[in-house]
Amino acid sequence: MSSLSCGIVGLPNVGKSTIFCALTNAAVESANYPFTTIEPNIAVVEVPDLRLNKLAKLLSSKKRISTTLKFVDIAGLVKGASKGEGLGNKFLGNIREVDSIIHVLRCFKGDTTHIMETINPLRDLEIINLELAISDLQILEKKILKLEKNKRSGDKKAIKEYEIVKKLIDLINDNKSINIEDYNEVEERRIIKELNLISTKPTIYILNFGNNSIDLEESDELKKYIKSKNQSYVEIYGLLESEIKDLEENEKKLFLDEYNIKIGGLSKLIEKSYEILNLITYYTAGPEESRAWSITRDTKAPNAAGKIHTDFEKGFIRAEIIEYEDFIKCGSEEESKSKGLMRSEGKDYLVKDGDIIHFRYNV
Ligand SMILES: Nc1nc2c(ncn2[C@@H]2O[C@H](COP(=O)(O)OP(=O)(O)O)[C@@H](O)[C@H]2O)c(=O)[nH]1
Ligand SMILES: [Mg+2]
Repeated sequence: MSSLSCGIVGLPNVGKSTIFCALTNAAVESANYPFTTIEPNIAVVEVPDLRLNKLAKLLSSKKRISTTLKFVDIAGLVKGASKGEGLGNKFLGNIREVDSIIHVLRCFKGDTTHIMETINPLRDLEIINLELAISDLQILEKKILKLEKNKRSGDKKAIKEYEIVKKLIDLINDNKSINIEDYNEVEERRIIKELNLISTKPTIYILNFGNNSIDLEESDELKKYIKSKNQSYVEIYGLLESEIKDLEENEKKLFLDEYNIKIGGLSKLIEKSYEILNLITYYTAGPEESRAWSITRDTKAPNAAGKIHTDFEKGFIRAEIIEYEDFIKCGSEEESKSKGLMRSEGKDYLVKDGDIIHFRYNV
């Protein structure tokens, strides 16, 4: 099963590779040079899941298999990237391929040089978002040229597409954001999705603090700004997280006491990434294996079954479901069943977060 991807973007030297490194055990290059990371680094990361842990323990499952997300460490963009500065077009291409964006903002001071010389995360955010918007604008302008030709021949589909693309161009030129939720029609949404614009991808900002809490003070304005755009952020102590990731639990505790800083930004980041991708989790559970499966919210039972095997989808008969809370309360499948807590659902059922499922199928 392929996992959805989150691209880590931002200016050079804001701590992207350090965070990526903390997320994984893959030792990626991280150095005080703007263009160290030329090829995107990719890591598949387990999504922490307390429910899965509990299920596997309760059933003494031999295997416990989490869902995963793919993180891509994309090399730093600079001002002018959309015009090709600093290999900008290549990196923008990498960003276009991911499903969601993790935008790292440098809130730590430190000795590391900053490409803009001063520390100002709000300014950095605007630089990057401007480059992303210009890059989208270029795509839209190419598209509209093509559509103009097709439109003249009276092609109805082209006329509709032209109108939408024109509207999107105007939005970007007016410095407004494109929000797919503003479009109700299925056809409109399809057209916009197919354009694969960077600015329609779900985004999380990371406020990357150093090990010095002084850096915190100036982030209020930044937080207000992000909230005003209806977007979310996670606070991370990137360097600390990368330094403690290999420590034993007791060493970790000493380290944290010393720095007096709450850690946990990383798992929050993974959780939030999962959330903005509109993913939910269902489970299959038994003594052999307890496993979490990712699906997009509002997925019908047969499609959800197809995640496990195409035969499950093709030959779908029904889904037998116990809700997580019920399962835990009863302690076993048999007990849940005898209490009447196992439901049988058909092909139109929309799978819910936390459903524990047995698929019945026939091929
Ligand atoms: N003081 C401090 N330095 C950091 C922090 N995060 C990263 N750095 C340093 O900044 C430099 C660039 O970091 P890197 O992760 O490679 O940045 P990238 O260019 O955005 O990928 C490295 O020397 C890091 O050690 C931090 O939270 N605090
Ligand atoms: Mg890097």
